[in-house]
Amino acid sequence: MTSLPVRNSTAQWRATDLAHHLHPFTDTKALAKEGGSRIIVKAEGAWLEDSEGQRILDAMAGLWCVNVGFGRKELAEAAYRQMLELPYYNTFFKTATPPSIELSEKLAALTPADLRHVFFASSGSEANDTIVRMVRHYWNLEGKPGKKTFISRHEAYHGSTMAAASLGGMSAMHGQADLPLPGFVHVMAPHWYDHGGDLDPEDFGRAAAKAVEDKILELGADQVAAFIGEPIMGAGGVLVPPDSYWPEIQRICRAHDVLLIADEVICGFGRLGHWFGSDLYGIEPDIMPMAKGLTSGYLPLSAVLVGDRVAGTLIDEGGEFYHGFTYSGHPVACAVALENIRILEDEKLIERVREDTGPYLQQTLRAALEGHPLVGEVRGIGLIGAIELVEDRATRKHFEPVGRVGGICREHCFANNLIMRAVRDAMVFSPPLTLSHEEIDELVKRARHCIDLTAKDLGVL
Ligand code: PXG
Repeated sequence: MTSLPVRNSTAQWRATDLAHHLHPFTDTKALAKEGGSRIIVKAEGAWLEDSEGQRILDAMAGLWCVNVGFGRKELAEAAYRQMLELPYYNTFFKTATPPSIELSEKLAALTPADLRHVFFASSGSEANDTIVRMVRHYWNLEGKPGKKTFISRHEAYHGSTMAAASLGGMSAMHGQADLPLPGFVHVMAPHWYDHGGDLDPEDFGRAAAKAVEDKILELGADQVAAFIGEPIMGAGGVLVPPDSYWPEIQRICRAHDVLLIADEVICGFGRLGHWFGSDLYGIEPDIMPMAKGLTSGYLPLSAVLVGDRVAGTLIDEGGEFYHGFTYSGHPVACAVALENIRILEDEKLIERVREDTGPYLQQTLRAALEGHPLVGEVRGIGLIGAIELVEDRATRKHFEPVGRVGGICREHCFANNLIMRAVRDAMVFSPPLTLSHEEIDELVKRARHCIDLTAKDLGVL
């Protein structure tokens, strides 16, 4: 019997990785030039360990998803138990499994408004693709086949499949694949810092909502299927809307009979100190996709919550919905999601984020960066936020070219064992919800240090 070669050195892992592995959102040639990937070998709580034995504070919770923290034996055991009992069965063809049934009941109970029906998939992208097909089917059934256009925002991220990337508003993604597909349009994001000019933030929030209404009027309400938005835009740079924004969006969607989709893939499951971002902003969506924190990333799972209006028509008039995935309602992923939700409930993690660790992180970070020459704004709610690095704080002027300074800061974070993402020149964070005060202090200390190093590189400190 031949055995695989033992690869136990960082250099071996890197070489093999570069030779065979195409990474998402990665310039492989540039990665090779820098020597290759950092190899993460294990993790506990909010701390990663790499193949060199370095301990790294993960202020991103993986990719905005490991809400209950790493190393949860309960989740591993829930998966193990379910794998022994029934590792797989599908939910097509008049069958179901206990975990998929129980999870749909639980999600119906946790979500706001009349979101009572659940369609399962495995990723946020699949959830949003599902929504595009479901909504198109819905308006056909309603006898309004003209209502097909989706309105989203510039800078939005809703996933990487063709439809999800079309929903997204990232021009770099569009450029590489001739997107968006027909039927997807984008309006201004409610990002006061960049677009607010001289307006007061609340006036700007109304103006950003009006951009949606203007687009509906321009296209004709009889052409518009739905508006999609994250309560707070995560991958777009943690863009926190003014309080005036969401109530206006809700009013506009109702007034023009446009479905409202709240993408909770990042905001859901406690990140903002509430079960969902929609709870924080009082949004009553018709449809709500979720993923990431649903299983804390331990297994791939996503869900589309559908309200009575759309589900009623689909069920009563739609016949068979020709859509689904082999892993829709995967029993092991659903069992892990149920256990993950139990942990969030039993440990009162969401209350803790709302009342304790969220305010503590937001205040501590603002205090540590107050008056820093590079910091234009610290924004965020609960355990999500961004530090905007700018050339001129008074005029909110960005560095040119956009993204260079963020890149410098991210490299300092990497070298100082802190994981923060750079979105343009905003340093974003979204740590596990289990963070202690001491860990928050450590996060803030390292962030300040890395921003100081960046400022020194630029000669402004
Ligand atoms: N909606 C939102 C709001 C997301 O943030 C998706 C949908 C797509 O989910 P999947 O599971 O298909 O990836 C996301 C994903 C980043 C980053 O670097 C963000 C995401 C994914 C990967 C990287 O910020 N968000």
